[in-house]
Amino acid sequence: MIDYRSWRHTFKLDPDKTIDDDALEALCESGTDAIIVGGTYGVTYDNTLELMSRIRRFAVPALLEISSLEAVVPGFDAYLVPLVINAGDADWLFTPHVSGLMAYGSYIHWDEIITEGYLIANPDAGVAKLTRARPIEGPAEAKAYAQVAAKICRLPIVYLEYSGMYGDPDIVRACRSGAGEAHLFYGGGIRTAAQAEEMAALADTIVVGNVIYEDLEAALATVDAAKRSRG
Ligand code: 1GP
Repeated sequence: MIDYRSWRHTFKLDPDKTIDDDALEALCESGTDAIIVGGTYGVTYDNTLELMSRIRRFAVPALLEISSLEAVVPGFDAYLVPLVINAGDADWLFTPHVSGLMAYGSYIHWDEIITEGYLIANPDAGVAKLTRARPIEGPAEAKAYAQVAAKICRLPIVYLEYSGMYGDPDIVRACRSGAGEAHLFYGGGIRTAAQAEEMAALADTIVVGNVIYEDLEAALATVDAAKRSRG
């Protein structure tokens, strides 16, 4: 079983985006705690398999965040299964999970499955539109959502997702407070070492995505920043 509770930093790679071998090596050897493979659109079996096999040349743990049943590729160290706790379209809560279990249930190694209570806080993110995520009105509501995930559903992870936008530290603090013993992932809009340090001080683990494809050096600088941050 993968020990994500000690992780401070992860990179998220999108199978639908291009990354050359040198950049991939730099990311995998950067000292990050894990590479998460995931995306909202254009994730296929073939592009996920290709990216996984390239990451597999390195020792870093590799996880697949499942977003498409067609793209569930065996061979990752673990599988992150999101439950979108503020989905406005209730079908995003359990319907894909039921379909997945009917299709692949007998192949699943349950100790490789990690469920995330996924709270989408950027209304402009693709995943917010796809799931018709309900807007979060403020810190009190963010805390209550985190409590729903951690205390009512007893999920091991709360993932605060600001994909594409740097988050509000007060909302992150509220989620940290509501998450209790659950592990808090924060992802969204981290583009600098200072932002990585700020969010790593508030959350248990930060996730760095888009900046990888825009400014690799800036992305790499987030690793040490997260590790030196006092979270
Ligand atoms: C996306 O939370 C991750 O799922 C990271 O967000 O791409 O904005 O860094 P960014």
